[in-house]
Amino acid sequence: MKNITLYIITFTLFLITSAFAETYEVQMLNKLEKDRNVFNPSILHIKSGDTVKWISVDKGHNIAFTKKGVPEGVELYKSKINTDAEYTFNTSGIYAYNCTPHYGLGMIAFVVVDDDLSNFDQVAKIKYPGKSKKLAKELLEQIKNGS
Ligand SMILES: [Cu+2]
Repeated sequence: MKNITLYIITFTLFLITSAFAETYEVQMLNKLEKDRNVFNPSILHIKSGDTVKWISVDKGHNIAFTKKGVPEGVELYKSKINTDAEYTFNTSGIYAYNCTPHYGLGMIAFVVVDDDLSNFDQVAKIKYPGKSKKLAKELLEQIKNGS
């Protein structure tokens, strides 16, 4: 009986949580105004349980979680090039990700789950290549300032 009660509570909580879970879209673009190879938006604030869909608006892009750029215990997710992708974020913290072919060209972005900045220092320590270095600094500054 205890188990059934627990099951019902768990299931109800699951229903409530999934009812409020949201889906966000990020576009993978060749060009946005004067920038090339862009995730739009480049910073997304979401809650755990929410899903992000990456839309392959322009061809030639993918999304890959950046090594050491995710909360502890989270496996690195990587999508195929030229295809839409989606991922449900269940662990709070900062997620850094990049497009595999355009990482050095500055195609990076961040997802912040539950406004949890506890892995900020680790994400800031990553050696972002090429043009990503400057952009990472700018975006992390925005995240730190709560925007
Ligand atoms: Cu790309």
